[in-house]
Amino acid sequence: MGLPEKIKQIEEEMKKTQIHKHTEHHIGLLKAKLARLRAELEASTSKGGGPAFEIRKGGDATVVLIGLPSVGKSTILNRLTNAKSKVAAYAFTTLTVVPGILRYNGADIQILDLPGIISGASSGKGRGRRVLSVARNADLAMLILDVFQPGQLDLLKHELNEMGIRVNQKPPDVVITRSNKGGLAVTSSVKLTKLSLATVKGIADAYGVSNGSILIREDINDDQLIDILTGNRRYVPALVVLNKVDLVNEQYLAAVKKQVGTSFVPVSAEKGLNMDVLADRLWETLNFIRIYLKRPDGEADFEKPLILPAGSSLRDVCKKIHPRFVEGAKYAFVTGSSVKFEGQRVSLDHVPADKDVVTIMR
Ligand SMILES: Nc1nc2c(ncn2[C@@H]2O[C@H](COP(=O)(O)OP(=O)(O)OP(=O)(O)O)[C@@H](O)[C@H]2O)c(=O)[nH]1
Ligand SMILES: [Mg+2]
Repeated sequence: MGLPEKIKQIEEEMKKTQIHKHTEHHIGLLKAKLARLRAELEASTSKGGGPAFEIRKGGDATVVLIGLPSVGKSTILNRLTNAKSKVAAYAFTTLTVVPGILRYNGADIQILDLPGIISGASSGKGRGRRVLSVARNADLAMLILDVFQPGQLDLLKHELNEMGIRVNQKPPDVVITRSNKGGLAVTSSVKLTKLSLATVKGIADAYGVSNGSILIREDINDDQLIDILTGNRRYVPALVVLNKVDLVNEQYLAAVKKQVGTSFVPVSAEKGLNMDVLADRLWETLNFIRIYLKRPDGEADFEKPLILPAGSSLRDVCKKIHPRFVEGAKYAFVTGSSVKFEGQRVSLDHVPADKDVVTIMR
């Protein structure tokens, strides 16, 4: 039996198995087997439908526009950036990656317009894998919905999920240490409600991890454990955008809100409605900070801040200035909300806040 047949067989078995307390273990093991076979299949075939899109990364962050055909991705790109991506009333107008730059809060945010994806994209339909794989390396995915088809959010998430891209999730807090002998020790520091230790062992075994230790530090489910064992998952923040709201009234919008269930930004890219809010939410979701550098003997540069992910240390700031700048750096003076008083002396481990003024001393 070939890989596709084996996969089909397990999928059939899963469909037949009702999910309840007594079948949890069994289902967990089936999921693990399935994930492993799929990874094998992936490695042995390239069902991408052509070479990967060529993208030159630019700017401080990369944002991708993911959505079905004709939802208005290109119109959004053109509104937010200087790009001129082709817009038309038929599906699959955009056939390749079209980049644009949004300058916001001193940051250059690269936005990539992409061809629309359809159901089955992750298994190769409409060259969907090429499109979706661009999202793997993005700092943020904008999931674009048409106001008349808000239910497509599930489809987008499903296709991304199938490509190993987890949106708005954190990597599970699990530490796996592999070794050659001695069996497998599974411990958890929290109460597990979705998974028994026996199932953890079974799933790990399906992945060839039968020696070493697994330490679980949050209440994960079987899918999350499989993600960790598979190892090549990407965790990408997402922002949901509902486009073409110029075509509906308030009442309709309220009903959509209930249906979608998560928060989204309503816009009309064509009419330019709410696009400033969209840019603002984009910035918020990226979760970046601006650092104004000041030379020991000069003024702070408020025109061109350094842009870094929130939580970065001053050591990261040095590396961003230049990979080797950190070698000679010793300590820093900081003014701003991360310190108690102006020009406070701090170590390079210090974590600055948005808009801090920083002087690195060498
Ligand atoms: N009424 C209205 N129409 C819009 C809006 N945004 C885009 N459109 C129209 O929707 C159609 C599709 O827009 P595109 O921007 O080409 O859509 P796309 O998602 O890039 O489509 P593909 O490249 O084919 O995937 C065009 O006719 C646009 O004029 C909007 O906010 N309101
Ligand atoms: Mg387009």
